[in-house]
Amino acid sequence: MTRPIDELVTDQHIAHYQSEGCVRVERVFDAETCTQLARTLNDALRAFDAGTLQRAPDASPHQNPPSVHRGDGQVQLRNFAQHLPILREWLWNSVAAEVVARLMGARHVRYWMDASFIKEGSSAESATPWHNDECTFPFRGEMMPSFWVALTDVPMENAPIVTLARSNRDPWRYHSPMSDPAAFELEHIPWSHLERRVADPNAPRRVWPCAMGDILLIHPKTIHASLPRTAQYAGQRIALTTRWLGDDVVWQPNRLAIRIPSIESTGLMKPGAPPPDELFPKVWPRG
Ligand SMILES: O=C(O)CCC(=O)C(=O)O
Repeated sequence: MTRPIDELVTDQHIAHYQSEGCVRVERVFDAETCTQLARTLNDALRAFDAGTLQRAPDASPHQNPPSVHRGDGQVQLRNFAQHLPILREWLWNSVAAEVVARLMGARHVRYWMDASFIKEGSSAESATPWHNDECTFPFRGEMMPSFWVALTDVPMENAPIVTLARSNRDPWRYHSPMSDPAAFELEHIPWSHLERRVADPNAPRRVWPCAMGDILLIHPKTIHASLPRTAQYAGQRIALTTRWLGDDVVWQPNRLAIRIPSIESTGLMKPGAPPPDELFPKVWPRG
């Protein structure tokens, strides 16, 4: 049973997100919901590998098709939620969208994309490398957070998220290694700057262990990573991240942004304008 929103999201949570660029809210989702979402993701990965994943015919073109990215000790599933009825039901009908909106003070929120992180074993590569999310976003705005949900317990030994406190206030964007190295945009600075910051022994790192059902809201500029899993930890570490757009967000791609041919080809995206309802319907408030 979900707790009332005013009990879930307090003024302290909101203030913490504003100042530090990340906040944890405990026990947002119950164990049954988390177990069902985790099982759905594992099943979807098997179906993807077998070539039997069914794509939803009515999925919005606002994101690229589902894809899977493997490393030693972890696998990332991108853009699966629209195609899996159980995740879709959760996206649209759980408290997720309202929690996102309340925490960042948005009047409305739209779902954009998702990534799920399944980690196993204890390879050093089970750690997620340091990065921030906005550097390749084709949108502008403060309200483009990642809503990270622990679908398993994520104690210190099971690859918790680590953030660099207050990096949400950085005035620049980073030139991500995922962008074209030959392209240049004035406000971007080199990735090596980010790497130096996180390597500083005095860097203001915050580690975020979570129990199953806890959530983190991570500001799009906040520099974050995960620790690796340790050898003692059996089972999996699963987190579901959904990315959202609030009311200050406008479409503003540049040469360093990821390409989403399916939205670009609609002709509906206007530079400087908010994402249109036809492609990005508001999840909260509904209608
Ligand atoms: O869960 C993880 O290890 C990484 C999450 C992350 O980097 C993200 O959601 O942007």
